[in-house]
Amino acid sequence: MLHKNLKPFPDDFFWGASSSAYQVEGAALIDGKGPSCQDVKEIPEGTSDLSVSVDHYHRYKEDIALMAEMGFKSYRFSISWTRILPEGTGKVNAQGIEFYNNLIDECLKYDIEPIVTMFHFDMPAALDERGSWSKRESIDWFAEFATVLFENFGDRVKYWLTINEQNMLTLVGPVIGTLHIPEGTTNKTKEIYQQNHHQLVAQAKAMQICHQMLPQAKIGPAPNIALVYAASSKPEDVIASQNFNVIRNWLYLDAAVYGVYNNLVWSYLEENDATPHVTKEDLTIMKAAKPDFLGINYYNTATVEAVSESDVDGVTGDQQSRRTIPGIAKAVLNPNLVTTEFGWEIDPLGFRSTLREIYSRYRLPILITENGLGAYDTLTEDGKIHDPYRIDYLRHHIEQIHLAITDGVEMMGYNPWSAIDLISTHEGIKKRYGFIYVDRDDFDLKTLNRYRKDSFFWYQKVIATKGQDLTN
Ligand code: BGP
Repeated sequence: MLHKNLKPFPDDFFWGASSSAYQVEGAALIDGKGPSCQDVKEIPEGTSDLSVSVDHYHRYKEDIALMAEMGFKSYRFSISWTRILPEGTGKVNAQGIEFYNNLIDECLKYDIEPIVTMFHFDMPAALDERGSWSKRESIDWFAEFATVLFENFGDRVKYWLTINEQNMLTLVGPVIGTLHIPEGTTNKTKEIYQQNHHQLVAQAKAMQICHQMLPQAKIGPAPNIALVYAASSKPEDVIASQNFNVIRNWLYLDAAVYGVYNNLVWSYLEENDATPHVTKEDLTIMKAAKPDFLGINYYNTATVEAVSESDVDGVTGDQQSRRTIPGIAKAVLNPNLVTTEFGWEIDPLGFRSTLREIYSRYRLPILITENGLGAYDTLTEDGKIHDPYRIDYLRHHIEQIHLAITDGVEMMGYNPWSAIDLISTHEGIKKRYGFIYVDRDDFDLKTLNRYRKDSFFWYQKVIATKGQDLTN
């Protein structure tokens, strides 16, 4: 559809950006915080530990002031479970509550809406030791954590996100360093989908508790959703793309929105003797819970072709979705797309088609909770960072949101990754995403001073003109 007249971005559109606790805060083991799986995992080669990260914990005032200077209407950040409950359950850490109280208040001081992710890849290490998501009790652990969050912050936080990228945890968890597979597991697929099931129920419970405790608040999931293309018009490739679409995408949204398992996914699990144990009560909880909106992380589409007998299971594109699954689909590169310096495909048009598809399936407002370009940036001697590549990337994606709005998709906001440079999931700080540059390297903390990148000034203008002026 070619539009001649574009509808404007809504007046109350949440222009902002995102971060996550373990990637930005530092202060990993101080002021009462317990270790999370991120603090105890094997450190990826070429990167350092997360003990300091970019020290947002101590510098949040300066950081929020810079976000306010850009004109942010929202800031999406996550709350570290172990800063609140060091052991995962039980004793609450007053200093953790105080930190997030301060962070939330600082946002509100500038009329920046805090959008809080409850769980972003940082399972408490103590709960990992108790079996993590493999245990049915994990549903109660998460419900307890959710209740503490709503009690303490619900008077000011109106927008909540449950679990960040549950689909990526299930698809490529080991790449992110967060999937806990108990020793002696014989059917890995079954184990992973059992954990996935517990997360689905935990999420549903959290949504219910939120609606009971905070009738004014809104809550939604935050999966990474992106269409899966067929590599060709061969009918076999189209079937493969449908297979991978349900495994990668629709499983999570069908469960969150309608409280049901997608039939194709279920059939795949049956085929592999991997159906999770699902109780009647689980289904009742899943059906009763309803999100108010959908948080969506989008980086790039995937492309697949029909799988052959000889294809083996494997991930070829880190926490993107380039995974070959026997019996389902084989991941291939899309020859029509260029890639980032880190090998991630760039597909702004795929953003629009993904948004259209999500909205026509679920009819819920969409909040973009991540999107962005990881790149090497250089700080010049006069304190500048020229990042035209990031501006281009963001511009092309915002253009597609604009078209999607004109298509009739209800869009709530755009919170790209990331507000400020932070530590990548497994590639250290050299892979930067922020509007704000942080002066540190992987193995040298340097000054940790903040600098405004060119994209900072560009985004400031985008926000000031409500998305009308996207020029450099
Ligand atoms: C998403 C995660 C983020 C973030 C982003 C970029 O999957 O939710 O935590 O890290 O991807 O990924 P990376 O840091 O690997 O480049």
